[in-house]
Amino acid sequence: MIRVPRILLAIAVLALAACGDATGNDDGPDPVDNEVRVGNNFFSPASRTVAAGTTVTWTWNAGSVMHNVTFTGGPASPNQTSGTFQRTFSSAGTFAYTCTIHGASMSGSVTVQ
Ligand SMILES: [Cu+2]
Repeated sequence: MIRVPRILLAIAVLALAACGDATGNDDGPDPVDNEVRVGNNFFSPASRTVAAGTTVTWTWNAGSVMHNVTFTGGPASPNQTSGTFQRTFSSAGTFAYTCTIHGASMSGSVTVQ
């Protein structure tokens, strides 16, 4: 267990409360989390660290605008406005992806440990 100064813990709790997301499962910094939101021209969080063997789920939450999740060298999701896309990461490394509709400004990565 990593020791965290109480003031930092308090700030983190307040920040989560302010987001209205008490669990932190969707956008918190928890390194074992396995979800990414697909928003309008952004991924949240843009970088995610997971353990080998983890299946990461991208969930579209972008209204009527089309987006995709396209990894360099594949795989890629369809262009879509809702729904999910999943990829299971079996080996360590850093895997970059982008929405090819919106280009480099809408990109992210998954680091597998
Ligand atoms: Cu996009």
